[in-house]
Amino acid sequence: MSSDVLVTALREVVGERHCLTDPALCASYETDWTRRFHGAARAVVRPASTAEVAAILRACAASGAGVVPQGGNTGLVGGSVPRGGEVVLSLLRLNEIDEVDTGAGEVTVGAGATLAAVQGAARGAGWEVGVDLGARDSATIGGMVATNAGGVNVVRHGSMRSQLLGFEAVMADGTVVRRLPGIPKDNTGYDIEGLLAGSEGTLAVITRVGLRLVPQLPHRAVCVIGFADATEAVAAAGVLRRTLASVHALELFTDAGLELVMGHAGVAAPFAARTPAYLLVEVASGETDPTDALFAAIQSLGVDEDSVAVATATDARERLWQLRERHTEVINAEGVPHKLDISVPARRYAELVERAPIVVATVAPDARTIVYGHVGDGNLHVNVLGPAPEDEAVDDAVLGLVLELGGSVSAEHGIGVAKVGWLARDRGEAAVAAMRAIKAAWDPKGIMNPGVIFER
Ligand code: FAD
Ligand code: 2HG
Ligand code: ZN
Repeated sequence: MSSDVLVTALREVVGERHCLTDPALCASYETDWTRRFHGAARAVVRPASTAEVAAILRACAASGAGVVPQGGNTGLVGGSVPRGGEVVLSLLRLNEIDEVDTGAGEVTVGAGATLAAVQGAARGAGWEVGVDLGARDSATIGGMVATNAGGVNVVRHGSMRSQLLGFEAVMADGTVVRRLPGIPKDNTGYDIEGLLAGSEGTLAVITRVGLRLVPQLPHRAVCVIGFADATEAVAAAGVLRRTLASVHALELFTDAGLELVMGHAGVAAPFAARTPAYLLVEVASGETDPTDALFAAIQSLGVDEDSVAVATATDARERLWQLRERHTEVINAEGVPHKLDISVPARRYAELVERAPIVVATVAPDARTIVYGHVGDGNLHVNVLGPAPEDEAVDDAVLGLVLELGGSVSAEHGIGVAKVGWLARDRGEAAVAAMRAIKAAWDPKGIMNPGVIFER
């Protein structure tokens, strides 16, 4: 038996089996997906209901213990794992999915339901989830709301905040706040779910989520186009976005990334020619086949047809998607990356792509830089391999460049612990003071994910 009074209280709430303290059992909850961030948990608790979450928070508040909410632990900024001594509150058992309201296109789900499970339920009812991302099999809806996740379809449907209809959350003192299933038009006071989107576990624990669904778009085509440089690729992306109303995803990657994906994942090149930069474009439509419009748009770009691959059949489309989607996994196979998820105004994007590797090389000449991202949203993922996890020189160099270009130091992954030092530099002291006032009102004892978003 544990001599820790809090652990004893937590065991009474969730039962012995769901309150872990054995280091071997806690290990997978204590290290993040990139392996860059880790810390020991005081305990890992796995509640099965909102009432249990509330009891856990009451017990932690009474003893002043820090709480780290955790979903699928696929977050990439270190916010989902303990810094040392906090209680990890895993939401994975809150994974129930209510029946889809097929008339309204809405569904209410537990925070621990994975995106893939909710996609399955939505599709079975003739609808679709508006957000999609590569971590779909593990990322949870609660984690996606908490990070305001973006993914590959933001250009069409917006990010996670835009999908929210309603919510249920447990505040730091155990109070349950609820607006479920939620109503599409609802101006009754402050937008609490909008505030929880992107709060990264620092305000409350999200326990249930009401989602608006989007219509299915069964007619699809995917193409990969090669370009001589990022500037040409970004210019083409702008043309495609303006001229093709059916654009569903607009992604960029480079030959360095393609090389890694081919080497580690065994995926074939899109075409024989190798080019410095690539665009992946997906078009999708509900009523008519958008393939002809895609061909016409590609032709208008005047690109060499040897550097274009178009796929319409499902498996061929998926093969092209793997070239972009498997970047994260293959980079992890090469080492522990520094991940800079950043965005800039569209007119500065090509400059960011060109200059990011140069500023990295200035401070870390031996580092390897691989860039890719959601060009349709001005969002670039700069991944750097080489520098030690705690060496922040490359992070500072890239984030400094982003601010020079008028961008944001976090486009879709959040601040976590990785970027706490950059929040005020990006948003300014007044905005951070306003955020801290909200934090103090919701979490006066500062137990919710301490060290995340704000410096302690
Ligand atoms: P976790 O990693 O467990 O937690 C993330 C944050 O949310 C933490 O701060 C945590 O404390 C908090 N949190 C989790 N659950 C709750 C809850 N119920 N209540 C309150 N706070 C909570 N992200 C994108 O935006 N776009 C992408 O395209 C994308 N692709 C990815 C691809 C791969 C291969 C991987 C590994 C990650 C990718 N991510 C992407 C990052 C990640 O999947 C998202 O940030 C996702 O939203 C995290 O969900 P999760 O359930 O894993 O949350
Ligand atoms: C993606 O778009 C994810 O693939 C992960 O947001 C980004 O690996 C990354 O840096
Ligand atoms: Zn991304």
